[in-house]
Amino acid sequence: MLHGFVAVSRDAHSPFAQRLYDIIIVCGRLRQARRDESLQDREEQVLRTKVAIIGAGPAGLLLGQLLHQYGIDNIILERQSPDYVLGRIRAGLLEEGTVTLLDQVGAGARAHAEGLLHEGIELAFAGRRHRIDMKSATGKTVMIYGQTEVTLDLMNARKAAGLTTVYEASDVQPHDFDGSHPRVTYGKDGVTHTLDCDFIAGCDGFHGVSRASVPASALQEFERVYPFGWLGILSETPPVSHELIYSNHARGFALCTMRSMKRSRHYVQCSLDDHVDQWPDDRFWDELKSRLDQEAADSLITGPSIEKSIAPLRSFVAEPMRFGKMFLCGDAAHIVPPTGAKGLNLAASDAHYLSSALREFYDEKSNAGIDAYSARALARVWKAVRFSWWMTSMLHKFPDNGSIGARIQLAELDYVTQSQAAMTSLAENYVGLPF
Ligand code: RFL
Ligand code: PHB
Repeated sequence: MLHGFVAVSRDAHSPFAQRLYDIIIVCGRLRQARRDESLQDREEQVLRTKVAIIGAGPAGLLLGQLLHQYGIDNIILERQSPDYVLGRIRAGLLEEGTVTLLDQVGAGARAHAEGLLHEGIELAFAGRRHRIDMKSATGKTVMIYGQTEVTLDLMNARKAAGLTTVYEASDVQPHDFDGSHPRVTYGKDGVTHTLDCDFIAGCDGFHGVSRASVPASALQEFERVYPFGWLGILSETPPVSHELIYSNHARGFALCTMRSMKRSRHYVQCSLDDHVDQWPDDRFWDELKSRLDQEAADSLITGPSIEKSIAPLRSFVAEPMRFGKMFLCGDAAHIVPPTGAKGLNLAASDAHYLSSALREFYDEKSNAGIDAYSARALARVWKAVRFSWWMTSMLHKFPDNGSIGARIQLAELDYVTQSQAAMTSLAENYVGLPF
């Protein structure tokens, strides 16, 4: 009996019965063919890897390369296109530890050739600038090298290693990470795919799907949203000074940083209600000048902006960073205000801890590393959260702190730039705590 059709005997000889019989056979063959096709499709659609990485930002790309170095295969699923990922202007300052990790995966050559090594920073307040010599306080330096360049170098390393990244993957969704068959489903070109894996690494940033997939009861979140944002512009102009200037001013915070000796990056504290359209270049440059000491303001070379954006400032930590077979890594688990230049550097240290934990799991058949991952990563994260909060508190204008708050900030800045102990404490956090 052919389901859904009238049963027709083979012995039926009428032309009508024969036509019907033929139609039934053709329909049956078509259905079978479709069944075969869909089975074949399903076989093509189900991929397998050891570690499914969600997100091709710095955390996901670095983790992918570290795992590859340890012989652990991985596939990255990224929602955006490569150009979109590369177009996001964000971090600029790398700790030595981050550069060492880039070297470890063979992606550090351009950073060494083009990055700018900085031995100190300047804090500007009350009309003067004061230098903190990080090199003499800690023996370490930091490197100015843009996040876009780090991302490009890691993308190229991944391509050279022949590793798979699925860009423009839609509806990425982790499943069953609390069970024994973790997998990630996603859409690509209208087809739904399943990626079976041993582990899932959620490297999909603050707004990603990984943390959002964890039941609220399994998560503890800590958050502070600051009552202001940073308006940043990139311009084809030389930097004001060869080192970064962090300025505390009655009109609000300002930061002069750079991407090269020809390209500057500047930020001013702005209102959360502001929109970039309200900040034509002239207004930005006037505001920046008004927040700098006279010498810096006089030597500031202005020019048209090539990028302009506003970022809100937030401190956020999600605990723990592991849920069964899924791990969070980078901004997916924590956000710090950029005043301490720590976000990307934390993404790198998380990738280091997670990759060593997974190496231990595969090479030594030991769960010790993966069991300790969350606590190890969080110990470093919280110190960076504290440092970034402290730098933010000392340098920004807080609407509710009043004149007493402003005076306490100046006393703190005076102390930090006079006391060797305080300078050393700032410096050792700024250059990055060991991992
Ligand atoms: P990212 O960079 O956000 O990458 C996450 C990736 O995941 C993708 N994604 C998804 N993919 C698939 N499915 C989904 N459902 C997905 N949802 C999201 C996204 O498209 C994206 O490609 O997180 P990651 O890798 O953890 O890297 C973190 C850093 O980007 C961030 O911490 C830094 O930019 C922070 N930061 C700084 N960090 C530093 O260490 N030094 C600095 O000097 C520094 N300066 C800054 C900064 C951040 C800033 N902003 C914009 C807040 C300066 C600024 C202004
Ligand atoms: C940057 O270069 O964009 C940068 C540097 C230091 C910070 C934040 C951003 O603290």
